[in-house]
Amino acid sequence: ILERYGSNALRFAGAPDALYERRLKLDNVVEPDRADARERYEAAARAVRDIVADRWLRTDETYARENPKRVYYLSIEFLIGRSLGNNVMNLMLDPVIERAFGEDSHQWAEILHQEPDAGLGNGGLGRLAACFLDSMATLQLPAMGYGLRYEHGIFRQTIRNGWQDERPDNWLRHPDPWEVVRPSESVEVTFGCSFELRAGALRMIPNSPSSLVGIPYDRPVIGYGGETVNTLRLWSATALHAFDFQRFSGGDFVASIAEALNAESLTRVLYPDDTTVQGRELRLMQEYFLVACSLGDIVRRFRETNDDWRTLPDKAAIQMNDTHPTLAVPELMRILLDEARLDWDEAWDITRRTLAYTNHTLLPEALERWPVDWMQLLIPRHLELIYEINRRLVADIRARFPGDEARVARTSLIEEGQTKHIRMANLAIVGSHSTNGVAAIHSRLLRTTTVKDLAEAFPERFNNKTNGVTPRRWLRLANPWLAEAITASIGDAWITDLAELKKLKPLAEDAAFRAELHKAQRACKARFADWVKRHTDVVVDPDSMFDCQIKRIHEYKRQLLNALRIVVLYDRLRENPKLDMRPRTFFFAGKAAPAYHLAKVIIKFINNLGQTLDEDPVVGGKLKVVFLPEYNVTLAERCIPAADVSNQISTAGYEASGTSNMKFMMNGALTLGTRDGATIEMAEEAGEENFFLFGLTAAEVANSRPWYSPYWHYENEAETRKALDLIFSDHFSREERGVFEPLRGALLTNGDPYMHLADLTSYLAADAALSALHRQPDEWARKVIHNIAASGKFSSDRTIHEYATEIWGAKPCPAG
Ligand code: DL6
Repeated sequence: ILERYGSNALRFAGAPDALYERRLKLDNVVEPDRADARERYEAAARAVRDIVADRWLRTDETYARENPKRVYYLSIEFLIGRSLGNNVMNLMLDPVIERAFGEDSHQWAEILHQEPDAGLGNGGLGRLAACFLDSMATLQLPAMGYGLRYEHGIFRQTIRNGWQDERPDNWLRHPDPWEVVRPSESVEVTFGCSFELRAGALRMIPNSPSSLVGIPYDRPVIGYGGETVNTLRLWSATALHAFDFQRFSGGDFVASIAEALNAESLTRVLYPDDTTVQGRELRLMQEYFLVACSLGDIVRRFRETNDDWRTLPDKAAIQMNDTHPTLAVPELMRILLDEARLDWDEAWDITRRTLAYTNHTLLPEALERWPVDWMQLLIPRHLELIYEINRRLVADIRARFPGDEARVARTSLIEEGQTKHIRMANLAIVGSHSTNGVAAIHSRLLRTTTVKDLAEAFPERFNNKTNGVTPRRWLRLANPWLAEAITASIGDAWITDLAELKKLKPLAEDAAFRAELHKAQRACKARFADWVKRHTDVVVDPDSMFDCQIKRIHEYKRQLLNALRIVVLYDRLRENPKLDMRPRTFFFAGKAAPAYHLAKVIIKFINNLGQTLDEDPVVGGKLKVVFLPEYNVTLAERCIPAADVSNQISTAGYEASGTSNMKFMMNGALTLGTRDGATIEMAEEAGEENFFLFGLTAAEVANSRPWYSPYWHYENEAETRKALDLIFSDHFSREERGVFEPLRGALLTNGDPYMHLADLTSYLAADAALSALHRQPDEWARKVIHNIAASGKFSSDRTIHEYATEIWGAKPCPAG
């Protein structure tokens, strides 16, 4: 530690002049023994940042000196979670912390607990971006993340009478100790209109160009080992003129700050929906603001050391995380044409070779389309460029597929109709050199269905990059007991080379290792049970089987199918209270988009189901359902290591990849799952005999769609019918008759595109096989070990290595 960070790090805490105590005195002006928990957290985080500062500067200096090709990851979401524990781990400062707080580990836990989750994302897409940053820094890639500094992250969820309630997430109420504001690197962004707040909504006022300023807030991204410290730069919007002095002097005090208020509302809040693109002007403005600030910054940095614009693709790889940053295509064209004064062909070649695009969903409602009219108001020059890109695209398609006007219409960047829209996915594909999906099946379906025409026009651009997650946060930090057991057996190389876990495979036959594993898992379950008690006041039995489904609430993810399974199990107990059933606790957690009513009904149903089971003596403690409110990264870090069973049960063909599936697998949960997303590849790695797969395949789902009728299952499958009848008889809603009628629509009368009932019987069969296995602890443990040993592929280090070599052409640039 002395060698790495100098003597400061050794004097972290425990002496009057140590970093931590100094921070308390100098920043908070408080005597260390009188500081409250929040102050202690801030001081500890600041002290860690002090240790990082040299490394951070050195990383920046190295990049400036070596001028390597840099990677820029543009994402409208970064679901970071907490940073203190993760940063201490990545800096390998655990011994320092132990020495400082060793005698009072409770104090350290309390400090960690003070940090709010940085919830700047909705779910998988944002969390993936955070895992990718960790891997890029660990692989020592010269990389930088760009996002928005939302003042309010994903809403806080509480449950009232079973229903979801949303509260604003005021995560920046206290100063954030990680961020460094850099006003001198602000970027001015010009819009083709000005704005006004009316009835709480931001409105565009035509023909009055206006400017905003993006202020960068930097956060350190510490690679494992602390060698490389990259930057996540989040933009905060503010007005060019914070204060209208004329108006103030004239007595119009409120109007004098109106401009600042309008501007700041741009980055006030994260849109809380991960599927439907709500047609809100503010969202389009956020997207343009992210792009304009980030590209302004990237180009400024490029120009500092490079005279020739044509070398941009050799010096910068810009990855667009989904379509939200797609305006990077016309923005880069604008810079190259209007500022660099290049001709079209050269500008287009540079743009395409610099940009790459990742698609994260096949859901049609999640593919962004923006009204042409809005673009005309907001960014007229960009619209002009999009039209020109489209004119050339359409000419190209016509030349290559003569007479195929239907194809031209499908490929076009413009969707005709009463209101014309720009198809952002088409623009991203046409304006970049790489389009990737996030799991093998997803990349294939993307090519063969969603954007088939574009894939036929530009086949060489399409590729797959199966997602991964960082094993540092999701195994080493979240599950110290399992991590230690693994390290004791095969050494610690797995932390940066997860494929090493395959060395565990022979240990499936080692009784001592199986016992170690069991001990580790019991510790996680006890810790989680304790956490649940403290947070929800619900008591769960750590000796029961923990069966989990934690993710956004959505029909395609089929929490409802899981609930139906539990209703069937419950009904079996009602028929035969003596039925021999292993005690099970079913955990659900997840947020519903505030406007997604059915998802909210599903949450209500799960809560009522839990209450009914608790109150029915026939259950006799065998089944318990717990809905954990406020799903976030921290909750996942507690729940996943404690799980015996992971439910990954989306309708096949709908879940692009999934990433919680991977986290559960590397923590030793067995998967009950459909053949969807990356779960398919997980089962391939572990062998299907170690998985509990069930249900229709994506091809079967597609083929049966024309004739599928949920009624067939209702009429011909006794358990299915009884479960539905129980729900519709208001058994779970005695005090609120009819409250679950929307479920009848979803499961039966509306035809159910997600085909819940088609998979219920096979789900129950897989569940029975899994329960039978649970009665044989040794066999169970063998499968667990085979799963952990086969999870190496799902490290984000592997994914990022593939992006770096196959898309970005970027190489490590160790700080020195
Ligand atoms: O690629 C990360 C993540 C995938 O694992 C999920 O399967 C996918 O649903 C998610 N996509 C999104 C975007 N919108 N939607 N839906 O969050 O990306």
